[in-house]
Amino acid sequence: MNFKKLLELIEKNNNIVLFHHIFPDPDTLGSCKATGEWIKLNFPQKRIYYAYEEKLEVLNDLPVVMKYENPSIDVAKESLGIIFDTPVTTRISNAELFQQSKTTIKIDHHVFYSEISDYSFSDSAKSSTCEIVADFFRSYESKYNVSVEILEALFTGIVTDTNRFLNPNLTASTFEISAWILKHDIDFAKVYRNTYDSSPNELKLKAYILKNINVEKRIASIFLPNEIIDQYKVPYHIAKENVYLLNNIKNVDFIIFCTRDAESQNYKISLRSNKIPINEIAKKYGGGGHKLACGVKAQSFDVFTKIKRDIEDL
Ligand SMILES: [Mn+2]
Repeated sequence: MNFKKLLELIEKNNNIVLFHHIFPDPDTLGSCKATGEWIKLNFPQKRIYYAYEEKLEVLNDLPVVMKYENPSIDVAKESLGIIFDTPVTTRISNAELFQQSKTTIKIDHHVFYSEISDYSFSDSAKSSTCEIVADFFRSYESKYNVSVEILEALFTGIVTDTNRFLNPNLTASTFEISAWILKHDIDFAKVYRNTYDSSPNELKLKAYILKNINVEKRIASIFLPNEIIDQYKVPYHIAKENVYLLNNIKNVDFIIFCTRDAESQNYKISLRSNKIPINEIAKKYGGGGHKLACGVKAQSFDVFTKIKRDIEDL
């Protein structure tokens, strides 16, 4: 990818506001934080803001943490806004602020959905947005510095978006970029522990999920009710991330993992496929994402049943 324009826009702007997506994962946060810290390191006179709209106690409990601060609308209007890992405006955390930014950029690896920014540096063949950002830093490594903190944030996003280098979204470039990151002596064991260590209660909830998976007609599925999540005293934002537990079951090609967000009352349905694209099914119910990994937010539980039936017909 040609990053010349991206570098030019960063060099030109003094105020830069960085955005992640709602229900943030380590890929959106890792690419966001890495870019912010890279700019701070190489352009110390620039002002960086990490925009947000979630509760800070939720954000500060995730594997990648940064110093969140929303600029005023007046500052945003004079700023470069960059959104990471997000193909649609409705998924931007603090979308209103993003749209107020003077110039906007999207860096993403989702399938194209709609034009949401003035400039786009996106490639749906990449495993993760962190892989794209790492490629950007590597392109300019003779001119600009990287740090262990920056590279650990990127490695966290690559590791999680590929499910520890297991998902079919991997390419040779993922390994090349990962090798480049690891050459800088990052503490990858720390990254893994920080991302994957569970509390005893979280582990017991995982055991509940494993015990209660339904497997029929090549589909592994589960609806995890909030009463169960509460019973194990696990925060919702952690409980909803357990979709990967349904991976690697013999003769299973599809996964449906459903929880209910207590706040919005929406059902959050995560879909995975080994090979056959399922993003059109997600789209049919107002969702989106990648060809083999996507999701739907639904107001009624019927959607879970309907999606199951649609997948059975594939
Ligand atoms: Mn991603």
